[in-house]
Amino acid sequence: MKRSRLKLLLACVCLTGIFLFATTALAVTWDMPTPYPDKTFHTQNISQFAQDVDKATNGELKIKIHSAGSLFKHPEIKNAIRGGQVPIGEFFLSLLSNENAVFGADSQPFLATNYADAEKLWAAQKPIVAKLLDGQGLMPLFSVPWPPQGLYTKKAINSVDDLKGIKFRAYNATLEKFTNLVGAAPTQVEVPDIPQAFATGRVEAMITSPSTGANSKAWDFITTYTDIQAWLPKNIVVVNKKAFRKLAPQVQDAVLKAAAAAELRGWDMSKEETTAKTAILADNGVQIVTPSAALMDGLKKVGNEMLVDWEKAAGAEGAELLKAYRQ
Ligand code: PCA
Repeated sequence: MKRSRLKLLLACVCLTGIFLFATTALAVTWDMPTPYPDKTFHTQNISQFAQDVDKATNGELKIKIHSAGSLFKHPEIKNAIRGGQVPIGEFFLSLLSNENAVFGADSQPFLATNYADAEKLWAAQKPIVAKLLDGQGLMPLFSVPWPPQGLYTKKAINSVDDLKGIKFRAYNATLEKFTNLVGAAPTQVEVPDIPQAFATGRVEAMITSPSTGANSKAWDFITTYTDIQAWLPKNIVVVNKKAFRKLAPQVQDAVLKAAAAAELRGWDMSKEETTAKTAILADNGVQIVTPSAALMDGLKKVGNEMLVDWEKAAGAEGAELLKAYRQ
């Protein structure tokens, strides 16, 4: 009697030990860099994604977000995922346009200027993006647009001529080209550095969303927001395929499900941001201006020129994308 009790006790201790070992051995933490600060809606969306994964896997996979470029600088994030330094990360999709112009489709001026068109564009772009990333051992999980991009300046802008010579903030090669073509002078500045770049006079104007403008307290350094709705560029969350394959099948499944939910939620958040953050700009004294026909004509002319160049650079894949988008 005594003996069998002891055996039972030993068996229990053993089983608990095995269970604890199994759960701790399986628990994995993924570091996830993003270039954008905590208060950005994209960062809030990926935080929710991390929480969803944690919950669905009972803590087996934890995702730790490193915001505002604190773990890797923005231009390094994609290669850090590719090289396996981190298993997952978020970055601005069109930064990859130097590899293939297809990655930059969403930053082409006036190609897709509202959410319905941005959705169509993503549907056309996604299979090609997935194929290109797959060739590098990467897999896209989800992609979310920024609100339509508008023009922030220190004075009213009534035509393209008014932009001549202005020191302009750029965030990718496409915007740099656009800025050059309108006669302004571009400088690359990451989001966390915007206030300082204006304060020190490195830049005097920018094109970005109401989100980034409001979060940067644009009213401290500009007076006018011209709502040109020029394009809706996207962030993308990408995973290293080797790291993904190491996860148990049910954990992989949880990641994919949380990613699908994050994409839907992110698009809704983005739409809400557009009105909410434009209102914040206005509340803080920024003039919200509907662009003049002359300004829009001039900007669209530049956009058309750029699209011709983009089509040349994007070749057969670009043609496939545009065909699918325009169908
Ligand atoms: N904010 C980011 C990307 C586009 C946007 O709206 C930025 O300004 O860099």
